Amino acid sequence: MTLQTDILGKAANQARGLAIDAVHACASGHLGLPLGCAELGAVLFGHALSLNPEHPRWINRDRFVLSAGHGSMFLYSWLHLVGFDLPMEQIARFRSLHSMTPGHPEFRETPGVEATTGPLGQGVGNAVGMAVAGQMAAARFNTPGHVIFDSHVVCLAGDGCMQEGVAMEAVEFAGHQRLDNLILIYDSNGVTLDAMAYMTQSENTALRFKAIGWDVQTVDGYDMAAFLRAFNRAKRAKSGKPQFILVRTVIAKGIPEVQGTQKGHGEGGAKFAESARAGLGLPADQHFYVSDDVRAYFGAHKRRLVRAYNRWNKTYKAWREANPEKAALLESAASRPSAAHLLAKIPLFAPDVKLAGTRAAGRDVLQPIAAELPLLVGGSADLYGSTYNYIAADKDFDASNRAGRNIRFGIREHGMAAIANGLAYDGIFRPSVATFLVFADYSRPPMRLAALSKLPVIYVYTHDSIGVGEDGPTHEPVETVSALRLIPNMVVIRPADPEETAGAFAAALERTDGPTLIALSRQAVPVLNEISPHLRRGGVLKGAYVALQESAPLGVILLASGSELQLALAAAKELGAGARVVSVPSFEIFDRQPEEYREAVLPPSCRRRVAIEAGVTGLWRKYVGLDGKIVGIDRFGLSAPAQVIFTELGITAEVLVAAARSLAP
Ligand SMILES: Cc1ncc(C[n+]2csc(CCOP(=O)(O)OP(=O)(O)O)c2C)c(N)n1
Repeated sequence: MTLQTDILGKAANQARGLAIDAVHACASGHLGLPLGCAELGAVLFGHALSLNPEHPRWINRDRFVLSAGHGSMFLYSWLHLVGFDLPMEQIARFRSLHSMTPGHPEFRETPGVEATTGPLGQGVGNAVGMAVAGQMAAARFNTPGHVIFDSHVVCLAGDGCMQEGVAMEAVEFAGHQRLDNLILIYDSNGVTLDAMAYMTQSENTALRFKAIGWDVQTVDGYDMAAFLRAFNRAKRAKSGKPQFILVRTVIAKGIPEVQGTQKGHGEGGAKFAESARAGLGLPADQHFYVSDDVRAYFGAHKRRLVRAYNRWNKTYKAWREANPEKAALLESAASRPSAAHLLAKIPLFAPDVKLAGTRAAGRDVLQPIAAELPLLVGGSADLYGSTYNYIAADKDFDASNRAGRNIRFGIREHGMAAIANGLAYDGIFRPSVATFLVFADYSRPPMRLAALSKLPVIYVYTHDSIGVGEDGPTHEPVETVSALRLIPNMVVIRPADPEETAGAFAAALERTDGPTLIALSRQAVPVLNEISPHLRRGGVLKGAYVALQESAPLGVILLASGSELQLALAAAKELGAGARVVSVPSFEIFDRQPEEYREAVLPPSCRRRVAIEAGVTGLWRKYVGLDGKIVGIDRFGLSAPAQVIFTELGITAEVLVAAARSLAP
């Protein structure tokens, strides 16, 4: 079909009107991008993107990610116009409580919103992750007879996204990996928030992208036919490279008083709403206006999209019939693995096994789980050799092997976690990523977004304490475990030994409504044979459990996580029969247990409690209470052999015994 520039031009101005009216109504928001990119929206949503508004999660849709999430009204207007279930009253309720049109796009809140964006650059990383997922899905599920995956990922990003490090990490990775199903559209308007962009950037972005292995085109953002040609060329490119389209635009185009300047970025232009609306040919007395002919055009376009979907669906049905095993696997992506089922697949560890830390237990636990869950994929930021998060039965994901399940991210922790989010948004593959725990700080923004967006990403982060030893304080997380526990909807699990590690992986994989961090030790830990293996595994699924039951009236409770559980068990022997040891691998899982269980583990009547963890102490207070004590590390670590540091910083059974004895009777 030829591009209907007349009606799409009209639609672009009406989309401008929707943005002006919505921003005017709530007196906040960003007009710059929705106005500056209106013609791009018209071409994409009115012509070029392959979507089905009736079925927003259709597996072979083009994914559109608005990385410049502040321009959310762009997305809402076009999703509304193309017929997603986003009624006009929701557009009019932009940014108001419980509307489907929050300030920045939020995954799960609005049909058609593919990713939560707003923190600049993240959407670029997410788009790269979706492109990885698209490549993996095509390799695993397409057959010579039937192509069911051939869609593209389209990302719209501005100067802000281009300046962010996370985007740079992700686009370098995309270039290296030759992700040719990815199209990045750069809204190059020369303006950021505070100032004109030349105040903060002087790079040649097109050359930058060429240098990292992308195909680059430059077009005028108001020549719809030229933009469509560039877009189609990008879709059909045979170079094996990701596609960059630099589009020259004018921020806030349509409000002459502010357009082309930083005053056009935010809501400032809204005070010129009436004259702008008149200039755009919109009726003065009708806000949130869409003309009948524009409605009719988009109605017909939606029918075309649904027909294309129906054609695909025929192929899908034939594929499903011909490939029942592949189909069952693909459809299993929607199901929730059961922890009990997974645990049954993980052999018990030998009681005398000698392993290089819980990280090595993690390696051994991962293999049978990966065999059981073929959609589980893993990756590491150049630390497979230390984190052991490699699926040994499979190979690397790369341009020659898109079915590979191990992704080498390079030293790009921020990009890695944003890409993992992209895989999780896509929803077919289950991503787990790995690095040193101390570098969680390098990947924290996407971890927060995973928690906010309820993405089931698994972080296998190792070297979880001063047990790192000789590498010293730069590499020894002391505050990291607690810092991650503070993120709402993040589950942190710090297992004590190999069987608890099995429980941690099973719990993480069973979780489908948010991310889970598994913190594993570098240093060897004993197998805690005095606790039954089934209790160690099952206890993790409850977050905390009685690891050692007192055999006399309860006198003191010792709480510990991870590698310090062995110290609590040793201290209990010293303290005698009235001492109970509670293993606390996960605060968040424990806090969700019924009150009855929590009180059975930590009876309120016993206020003599001491916790031990090789990290900052503050968060343990809720379990030990005001009368209790905490043995921890409220300072940075040291560079020395691990055991020397534990002793020097007082993370020992002796210190724990002394703390318990110092409690009031
Ligand atoms: C990580 C992050 N830092 C800062 C901001 C605040 N912020 C929102 S938009 C913006 C300027 C972005 O400039 P550009 O991408 O060129 O957008 P445009 O001005 O073209 O709308 C800033 C700094 C943010 N959303 N995310």
